[in-house]
Amino acid sequence: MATNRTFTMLKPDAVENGHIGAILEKINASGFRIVALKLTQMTIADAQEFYAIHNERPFFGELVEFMTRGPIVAAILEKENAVEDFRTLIGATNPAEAAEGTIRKLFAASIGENAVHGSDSDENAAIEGAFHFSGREMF
Ligand code: IDP
Repeated sequence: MATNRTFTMLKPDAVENGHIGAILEKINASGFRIVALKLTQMTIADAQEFYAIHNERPFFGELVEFMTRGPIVAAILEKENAVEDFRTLIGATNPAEAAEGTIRKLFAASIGENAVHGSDSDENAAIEGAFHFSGREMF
């Protein structure tokens, strides 16, 4: 069942480069309501669990190192068709291939350091949101 919610992280590169405000502005302007929001930092164990689906990939070590090197902004967002619309808003994984105006095109430097995460299904959105937030932190 569609939940109309998705989960996002503004990744360490986006936070380091001072893009939190600009990215949240774009998210708001695109019609998403913020349900939960926090600045946090993933441990190595957190990142290994969060990205477990990629643990056989050659870039896994690099991904875990990157995602744990500094704080991230975690958020749950609500909108009709949230998962798909948010994936459209962030653009392709590789910013070089991302459409004009997308968050990754505007704010990301490389396929690894690509500024933002967006859940790829309603099921994963629920799992990923619950990974970072308790029920009391969702509004
Ligand atoms: P997605 O974030 O667009 O859904 P996935 O294929 O699920 O892309 O990959 C998860 C994350 O792993 C990417 O957002 C990126 O940070 C990283 N990643 C994916 N492919 C590569 C790669 O070829 N080299 C380095 N990092 C990568």
